[in-house]
Amino acid sequence: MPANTVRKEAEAPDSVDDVDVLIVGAGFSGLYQLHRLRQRGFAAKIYEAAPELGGIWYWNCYPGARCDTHGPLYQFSDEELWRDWDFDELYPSWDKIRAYFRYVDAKLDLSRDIRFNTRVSRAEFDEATSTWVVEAENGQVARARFLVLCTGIGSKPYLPEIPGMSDFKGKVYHTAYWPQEGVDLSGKRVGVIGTGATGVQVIQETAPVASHLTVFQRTPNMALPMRQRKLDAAAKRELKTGLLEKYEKRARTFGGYEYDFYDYGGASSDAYTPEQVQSMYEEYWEAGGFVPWLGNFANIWTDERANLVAYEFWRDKVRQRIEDPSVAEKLAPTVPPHPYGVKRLSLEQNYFEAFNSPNVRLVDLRETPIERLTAEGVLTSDGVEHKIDVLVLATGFDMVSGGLTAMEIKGPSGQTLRDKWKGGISAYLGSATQGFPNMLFVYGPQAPAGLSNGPSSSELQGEELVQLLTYMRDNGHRRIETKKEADDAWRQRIDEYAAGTLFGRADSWYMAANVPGKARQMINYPMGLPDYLTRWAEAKSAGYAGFDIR
Ligand code: NA7
Repeated sequence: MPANTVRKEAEAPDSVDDVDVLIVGAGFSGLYQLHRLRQRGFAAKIYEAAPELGGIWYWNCYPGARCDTHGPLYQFSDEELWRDWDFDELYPSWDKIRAYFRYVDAKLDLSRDIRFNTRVSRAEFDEATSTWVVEAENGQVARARFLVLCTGIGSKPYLPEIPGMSDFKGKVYHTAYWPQEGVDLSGKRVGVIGTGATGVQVIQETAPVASHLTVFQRTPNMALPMRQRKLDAAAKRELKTGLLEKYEKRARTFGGYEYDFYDYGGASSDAYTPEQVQSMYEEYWEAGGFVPWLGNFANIWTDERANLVAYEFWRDKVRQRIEDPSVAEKLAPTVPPHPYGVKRLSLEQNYFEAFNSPNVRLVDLRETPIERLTAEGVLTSDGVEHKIDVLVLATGFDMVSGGLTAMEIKGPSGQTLRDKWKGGISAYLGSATQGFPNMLFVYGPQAPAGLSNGPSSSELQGEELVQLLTYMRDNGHRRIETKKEADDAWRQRIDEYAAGTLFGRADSWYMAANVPGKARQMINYPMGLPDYLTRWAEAKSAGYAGFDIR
């Protein structure tokens, strides 16, 4: 972990925690588990690496960090909570989301069952007692009947190996290790590597304050207009209207949002004339947010021709905002670098205008890759040394599975989860994997996870696990493990579906292709939440088919 990471001193090891369920992670998923399991009479505890609640919202406090989902749906759906809570902007910033978590904590009294500054490093299954023995870096130990991993999709930062890192005399920060006290970037020469969702936010926030900003882009981001707005009292009231129905609708939409492909475009753009499609696209564009993506026609994910129409609409809109045609060609190329929407899009506010500022320079790493860092900056292959005081690595994460494989988790055979998944992941219902009994995970691999709204998945998938654990307890069962054939069939189903889409045409984290050496595969469940929940319902109605329960 880099030296600039802010972590308070670890608490002194305490006695062994003896619990029914040990939950790892205090973000949306972990807190939902804790609250619901306690309601059902389980003794549960969370171990959390950070000194506060909030999961990624503790670590991601870089300039401009905010969520890409409307605030009203970026919350728990419990009316007791949302009735008295408002964000002051449509898309809340990291600090306001943290304030929300503190509010939830006060309402539900969660912290009493959370050990903070407690990063789980190891877990081993004890076959004799059918329990997990879990150890944290600070020496804290738990013994638990069930281990529920809620480490989220972005808890293991990815730091690329760039030659010369130790030669560089300036400061280097990965966005997820941003110092809690902040970094003053005003008047500094700042470099940003990466233009994913994070890079876009950092870039648009830093351009106005840095003396000079150099953006190192490998792949352009097909970012969509956020349409951010401040919320006055009337707007807050308005957003609460019908909110209950919107929460209920989440389970019936692909991504767990309040809208779906079918509310706007429909299954196929072929049902409309080209003129009608363009006029619908204008409407989506005005709506902004993810509407031009997840509210688009469903066939943009499968039909190259329809996808190209969507790309060209995006490209032409964006190019109008960029003054220099050569910069426009790099940010929004004539020919799409990959199909539209098969790599995570970001929401932007003034990202493209930032490149019109004389202090901002775009470096296309496809043309001039980074050779190494020097004492004073970044040397690219054209021999240019880009002088930099602060280098920001917005290079992302070992997405979806990295938080799980970062821990040394050992099943009864002695094999670790990391080793098991080296050649690829198979995880039945995106919630468990054979060889690791009594271990479940939420919002992780082969669940809707990264293709869904986080709080929606945390609750909808999370509730399935709560029911499963309750079923185990109420029927006197002590051990549950998926069957290998169930894992394999689940993976096959995902792979086959993904092969019929355009997802494979981009090197994205959706395809586990953003971290060198990681096995390439569709790492999320790409058929949407309704289909996913149907699979759970089917398994349940057949007595939890696919699991070996004893
Ligand atoms: P992402 O979306 O994985 O983006 C990482 C960016 O960093 C992306 O532009 C990468 O380029 C770039 N990158 C990664 N490694 C390198 C190297 N070695 N050299 C140059 N550029 C590199 O991570 P984010 O943090 O932005 O977002 C993660 C998720 O968090 C996001 O999707 C939301 O769900 C929230 P590439 O595109 O691979 O060419």
